[in-house]
Amino acid sequence: MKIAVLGGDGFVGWPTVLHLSKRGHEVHIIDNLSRRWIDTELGVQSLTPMDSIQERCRVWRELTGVALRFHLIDVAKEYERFKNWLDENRPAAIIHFAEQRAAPYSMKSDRHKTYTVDNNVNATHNILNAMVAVDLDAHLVHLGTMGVYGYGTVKAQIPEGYLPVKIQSQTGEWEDRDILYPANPGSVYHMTKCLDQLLFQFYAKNDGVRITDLHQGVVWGTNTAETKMHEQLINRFDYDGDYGTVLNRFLIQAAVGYPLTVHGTGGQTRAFIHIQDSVRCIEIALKNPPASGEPVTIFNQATETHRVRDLAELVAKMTGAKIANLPNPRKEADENELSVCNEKFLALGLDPIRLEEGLLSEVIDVARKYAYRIDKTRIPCVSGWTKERNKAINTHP
Ligand code: NAD
Ligand code: USQ
Repeated sequence: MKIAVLGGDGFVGWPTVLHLSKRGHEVHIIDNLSRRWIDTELGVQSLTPMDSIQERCRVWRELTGVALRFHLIDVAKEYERFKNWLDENRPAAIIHFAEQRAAPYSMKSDRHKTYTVDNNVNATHNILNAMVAVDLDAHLVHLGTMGVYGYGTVKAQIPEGYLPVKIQSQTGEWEDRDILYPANPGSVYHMTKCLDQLLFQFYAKNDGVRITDLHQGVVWGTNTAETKMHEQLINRFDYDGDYGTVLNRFLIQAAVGYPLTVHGTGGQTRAFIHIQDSVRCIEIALKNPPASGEPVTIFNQATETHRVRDLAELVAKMTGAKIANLPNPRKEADENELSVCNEKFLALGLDPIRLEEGLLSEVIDVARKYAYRIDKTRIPCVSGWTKERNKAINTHP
């Protein structure tokens, strides 16, 4: 099948491109390379030495004989170009990764909030708008987030997108309804993913667009079967205070002897998924599209939940790293429970990769190999959620 991967130069996008190409799909990458520009803005770089997207595609072709096509398009800003591309190429599926995805980056300043909202909401709306405009009946698979549900005090298991409720009519009868689970974002970035959900709901209802929204947890790990095929196919690995995600950060911190940066008590519980499973889930979702006119299909794309301090303790036990409990730059619950339903992927054959020492050490080995590229001054999280939080983190000794 012909597949457009929007954001295919990113951390989850690139391994997905390779995985789908390996399985015989014709893959087109659309990316505006904004992440590479943001690295420059922040003065950071991937732990791993990434080649240009054109070079990555050349190496894949040399290795497999299969072409990957790259198109430099900003889907948020270049609506007409994107629409024309869709019309000419008419992919059977579109995978949408093309958003600004870091919560701390989205909270840095008013400029970063505006950029994140403009980029993410316009990207999603432009894709839906263009699909309808050119009468393209493609399956749209979007990478959403577990963060749309929020991390509050609800102890009940989080369902896959919809909450069954009973609503009483004026005549007293009770009606059964499935409504979108109440959105409860914890950052401007997470808020854009909540807005995406409404855009999807409207276009599925109004135009019969076939949409799957994957509510993904924090991704960890770095290699997949395909990125391991050649040094130059190496995946991006963010470790800095804005883009690095918690478990990958703890692993590189352990590799370079930096105390593990636990925010507050570390009582925050989050859902996790290994990068290899993330890629597999996307393939499963592609094989199981909803029919036109059906509501948006929502999967919880997460395989296990962990408390931040338990992860820090596990990494400390494995490596001898020290743990530092830092003032939390975020406005979030200090402690929360989290139980996530992920039965749909399990029913469709996902055999989850569990967090285990072997895979954790693989990441530490990658971090040790490229430790010379790590700028330790870029490790701290310096984006506070409020002015008070900024003051607390910046005056911490
Ligand atoms: P990433 O930042 O590494 O990749 C995103 C890619 O999209 C980048 O290559 C960027 O240049 C591109 N992009 C951004 N805006 C664009 C635009 N307007 N036009 C064209 N290209 C654009 O992020 P990632 O970690 O690969 O995440 C991909 C998706 O998965 C995101 O939408 C994110 O919200 C979601 N997600 C990620 C994680 C995680 O832990 N990494 C967890 C849950 C969900
Ligand atoms: N945390 C620490 N120390 C650190 C970094 C983070 O204690 O050094 C804590 C944070 O305070 C938070 C938790 O770890 O409580 C998770 O933070 P994170 O940066 O790993 O993840 P998050 O900001 O939620 O965002 C990441 C991706 C985002 C995706 C989301 C899925 O960047 O794109 O949507 O994970 S989820 O968390 O399920 O919403």
